[in-house]
Amino acid sequence: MTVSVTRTGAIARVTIDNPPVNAASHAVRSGLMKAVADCEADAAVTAVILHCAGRTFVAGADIREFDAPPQEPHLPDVIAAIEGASKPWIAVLHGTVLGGGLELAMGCHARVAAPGTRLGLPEVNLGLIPGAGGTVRLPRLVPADVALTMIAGGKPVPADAALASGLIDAVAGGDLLDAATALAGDVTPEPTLDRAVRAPQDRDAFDRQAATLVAKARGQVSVAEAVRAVERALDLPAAEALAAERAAFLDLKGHPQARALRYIFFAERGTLSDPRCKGATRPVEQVAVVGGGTMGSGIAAACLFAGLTVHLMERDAPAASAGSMRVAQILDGAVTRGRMTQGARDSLQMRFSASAAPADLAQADLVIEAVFEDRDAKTEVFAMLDAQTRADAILATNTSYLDVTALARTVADPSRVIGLHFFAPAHIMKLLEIVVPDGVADDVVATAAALSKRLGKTAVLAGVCDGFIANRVLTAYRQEADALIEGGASPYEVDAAMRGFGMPMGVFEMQDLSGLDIGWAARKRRAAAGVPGYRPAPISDALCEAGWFGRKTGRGWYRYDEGAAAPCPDVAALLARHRPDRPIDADRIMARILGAMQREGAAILDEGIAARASDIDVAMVAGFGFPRWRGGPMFLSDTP
Ligand code: 3H9
Repeated sequence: MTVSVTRTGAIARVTIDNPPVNAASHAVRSGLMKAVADCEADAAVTAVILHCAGRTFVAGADIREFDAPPQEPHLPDVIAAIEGASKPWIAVLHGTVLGGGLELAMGCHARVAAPGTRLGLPEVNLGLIPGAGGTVRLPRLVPADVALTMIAGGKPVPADAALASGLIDAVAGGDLLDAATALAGDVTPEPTLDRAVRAPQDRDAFDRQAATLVAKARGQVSVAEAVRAVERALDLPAAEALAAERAAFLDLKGHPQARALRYIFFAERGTLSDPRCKGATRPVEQVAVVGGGTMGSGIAAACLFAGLTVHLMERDAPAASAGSMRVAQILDGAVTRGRMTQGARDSLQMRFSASAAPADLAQADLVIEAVFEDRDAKTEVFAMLDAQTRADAILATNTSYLDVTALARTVADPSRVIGLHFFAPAHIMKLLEIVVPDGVADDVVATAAALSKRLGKTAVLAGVCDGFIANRVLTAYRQEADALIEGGASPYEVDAAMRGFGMPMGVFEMQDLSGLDIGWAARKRRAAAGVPGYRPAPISDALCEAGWFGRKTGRGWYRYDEGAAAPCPDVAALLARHRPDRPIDADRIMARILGAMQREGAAILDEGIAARASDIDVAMVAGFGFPRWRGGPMFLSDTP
């Protein structure tokens, strides 16, 4: 039974059991409608407790049903039936109470949550707004500014914050059902909708908060719609606001942005569907990172944040201490930004050590090499790892383009070698490419997949080639951007077109940030190695020859006189020496850039480097800020 009703004395218990996340599917909605009728009809019942079996309370509407016509009973009707019941309904919450799940809970007459519960209305992340009364009930329970942040920001809040704001009535440890039963006598079936809204104290401040949220969404329509829905809830009678919310929700459901966001939601959950990711894993508790530079220290911090014990190895004592400092700075940053307490930070530090002694690698379950990107340097590190590590320890390389299969063959047992390609800064960036060389053991792949989840990364499997997935696509569209400016476009037009499309920054701004010398070195390497598809970039080379490496030298494609980026007249003069100006419109620029991404993506698929087009999209969204609400370059090539 998806929804069952049992009775103990005068208390009815309605249990939803719809694994994995108790989504409010058609079966759940029908079962709840019947449960309301049964409880209303049973004269012996004086109160009803609503809870879920399994790992969570309802985590939302069933997203898989969104592409089919809605089937009755609709969630708003189920919630209205519960809210209008003559007996109090108490929601008992645990896990992730999201979207339609929170709307259901808000239709109940009281809410009790387990510690650790998270509650939210994340519909904007799916290109939607709440469609079952969330925008109307939430500002009746919590202050309007809190409601706005939750609805238009889409981030869940922890149980203690929910209690403080009025969203829930109690946080209870121990047996939650007992706690709810104890509360039952005090709860009256007063509808949430009958409460007055908790209007903002300062409407101007509220409006500014709304404008900030919309600006941050960079073109994602659901955020602006969410703001409008909260405003309606504040300004209109509840019934009118509810009807308008429902109409907006149904409209958005078919919007291309919502389709793209649904696609990427499931694409992200499908990247590790390779059978090798699902098998037995090797235990990983102790990780060693070799190389304490920007990348190595970020990887070490990411592992510490995930609860692992980390040893950092460097070539000598001063380098080990510099690496330790970098890790410590990242941990301090987490405290400064309020991500963790000083006490939690200190306990992470206790699980960290650093040295220059290869013998200290003997305990490691996994070693991640993050030394300078050079074949000989990495081969030397692998020879040392072969001698110093346990025979069952996994050896991972963080190379961004070297041949991982060739590197694996330099050790006695190549089956324990894999690529773990992090993106800088490694403790922040979501993407992790798991590079799978020939001959790797299945349990090594499964362990890498499990580790990616533990690190909170979005992982994709990649085959071995120069640049794997994300950097290969990046190189292709950078080359197209170079071709655009060589054809007469200005770098500022190209960047503006990309930002207008929804990218966080344009390709030339990005080069200024990471340093033009990096691309220059990569071009030289690719030219020397004869990498197929290599394309010279004479204008970028000219900037580098002039010593204009981007932000770090105060000028690159832009000038950074007082930190702010401004178009640079010297670059315009340099461009004029190479070709006449020939302005090009933003649509054409984006068609060219997307076309380059899609052609490279098609090649990556043909060569079997990615298993499916959606993995390429996930890599671009998680790795390079491709706007989620556009789905990804490959999704766009299939969408009219
Ligand atoms: C909504 O509620 C609209 C309403 O306002 C109005 C309605 C009228 N539906 O992520 P996981 C699947 S919009 C269907 O790996 P975790 C997921 O695909 C919705 N399926 O686990 C996966 O399947 P598989 C608002 C769903 O522990 C499995 O469950 N709610 C749904 O890392 C496990 O998922 C949201 O946006 C769903 N709603 O994270 C919440 N949710 O095993 C979306 C999950 O076959 N969900 N699945 O690959 C989440 O954020 C996370 O899944 C959650 C669990 C935090 C719940």
